[in-house]
Amino acid sequence: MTLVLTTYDWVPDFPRGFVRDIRVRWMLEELGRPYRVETVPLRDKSPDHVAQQPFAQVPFIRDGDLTLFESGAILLHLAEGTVLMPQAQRPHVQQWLIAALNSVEPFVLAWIVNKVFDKDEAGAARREPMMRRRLAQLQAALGGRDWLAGDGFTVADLLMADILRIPAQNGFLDDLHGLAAYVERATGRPAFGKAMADHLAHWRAADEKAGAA
Ligand SMILES: N[C@@H](CCC(=O)N[C@@H](CS)C(=O)NCC(=O)O)C(=O)O
Repeated sequence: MTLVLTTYDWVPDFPRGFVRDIRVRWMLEELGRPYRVETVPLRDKSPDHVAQQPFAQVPFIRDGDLTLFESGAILLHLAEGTVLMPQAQRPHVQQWLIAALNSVEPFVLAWIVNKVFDKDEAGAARREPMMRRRLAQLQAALGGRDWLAGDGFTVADLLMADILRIPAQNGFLDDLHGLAAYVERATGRPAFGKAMADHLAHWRAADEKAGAA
């Protein structure tokens, strides 16, 4: 049965490229798993939406009988038994995936929320050193390796690199060459390119639909 990925029906320009359906799309492209996209309204959150994502957010998926929310849980589910979760590295893949969600993303989010959503420059400036420290620590932990867990690209790299796209695009990796190269290595994968093209095409189609309405 084709997997169903749910994202928003439309979003404004600024989050495009970053709405978290992108990480699920990327994963599905890596695995060569077909999927189709359904949408929920960005505004007017319905009880049905909340029944599937209790915080009225996206993404969530339906995979056969299973409905799953939280991008990290979705990625873990999809990775199970695949090359993106090699059995020998499983504990370390899980460790780095949780580190991405719990030890890196909160610092990136705190900065971006201040900077972009709240337009609070002073707040963003206060958050910046903490984010920079985490990024430097991450680069040190990566050392000279290509990937975080084992020799190959795993689901932990997919998630970490996706999270790092925000600091990368905002110049915070300009003096962290190892981490910048890591993000480029990950996002240079054909699966990411395809996922991003489809993600952006989804918003363009949404614009056209809104224009036609
Ligand atoms: N921890 C959740 C976060 C989901 C999340 O923040 N989704 C955003 C889009 S990327 C959203 O729906 N924002 C709108 C809202 O919170 O109302 C996950 O990783 O799935």
